[in-house]
Amino acid sequence: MICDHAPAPRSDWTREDVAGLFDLPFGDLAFRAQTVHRQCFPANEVQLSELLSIKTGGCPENCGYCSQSAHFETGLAASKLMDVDAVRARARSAKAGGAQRFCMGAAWRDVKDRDLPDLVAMVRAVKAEGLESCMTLGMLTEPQARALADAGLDFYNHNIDTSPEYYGEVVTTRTLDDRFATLAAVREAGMAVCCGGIVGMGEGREDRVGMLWLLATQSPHPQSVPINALMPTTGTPLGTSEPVGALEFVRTIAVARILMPRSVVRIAAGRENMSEECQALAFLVGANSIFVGDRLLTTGNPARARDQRLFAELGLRASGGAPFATSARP
Ligand code: SAM
Ligand code: DTB
Ligand code: SF4
Repeated sequence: MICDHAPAPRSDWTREDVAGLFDLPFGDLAFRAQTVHRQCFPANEVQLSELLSIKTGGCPENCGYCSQSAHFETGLAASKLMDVDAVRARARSAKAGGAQRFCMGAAWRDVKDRDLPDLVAMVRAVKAEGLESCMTLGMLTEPQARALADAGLDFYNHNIDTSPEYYGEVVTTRTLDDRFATLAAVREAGMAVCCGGIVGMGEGREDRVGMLWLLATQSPHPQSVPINALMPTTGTPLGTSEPVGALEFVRTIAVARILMPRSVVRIAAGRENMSEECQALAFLVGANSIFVGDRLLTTGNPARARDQRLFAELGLRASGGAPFATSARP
């Protein structure tokens, strides 16, 4: 990372600071965010990540946005933990398609020790393909976090999702304190933290302020900050929420970039419903990673050919020097 001329990262932001950034005239906000971005990261470079659902559906948590919760009728078929060789094959094709990072997600509330040997083998397999690795499996105990770190897991994703005030409207089967306990175990084990949230769940601007404030007052900042635009799923309580406008999404990315200058800010879920102009602005104000491939965990993502065209049109390149190739995926 370059970052020689950037101000030192701060974790003492107030909610007023964050609200003030959101309120800036759009041009001033975009200029400030892009300036910070260019101080810390190579311009025009975006990290390509691939996502794989290693265990789908049947989750005991009641996250009101999620297709995989057993509390809602979403028509999604549940499946068992994938086989390690199948995960290795998907990681290999992700690498062949230009991905630098591979993220594995499981629809679990927490990790069971009986699954640890397979999870450890998956991490080793992904690392052996030369990929940055990330997992998101629900809550972890300290020994489980250490076992994954020892296997070589680079990042653990565990989102706070929204503001402290709106949290109870989104999920009631766990608390924010539960989330912070797992994040502490992840840090303690020496892994990097991937922690972000979702917009477009019916929250207000003040909740987007609260969410970014919660992220940016962690010390150190999460090294990776995924900003998801809700992928609405029929049957979930939040599935009919009003989406946030494109410019409000871009403002959220820009404020995240300014607050957490050295973190990778990801446009995570939601690109399928986003215009190319919205994505272009998000890159301009500091987003520097996307998920590629036509599936996220259970919902859709833009076709690779569409993303390749967008990269060509914007003059973006994949970080890590790999060409953004057509995936070898069947
Ligand atoms: N079960 C684990 C957990 O919740 O931590 C890991 C998997 S979960 C699907 C990972 C993250 O994806 C969630 O924390 C949430 O922020 C995001 N997510 C889930 N469903 C989503 C949706 N429909 N739209 C946008 N983001 C979503
Ligand atoms: C994150 O914040 N976004 C990704 C990743 N972490 C695991 C997941 C998005 C899931 C979108 C809904 C789905 O496909 O089921
Ligand atoms: Fe389960 Fe994760 Fe979905 Fe919540 S977001 S219901 S914890 S899979």
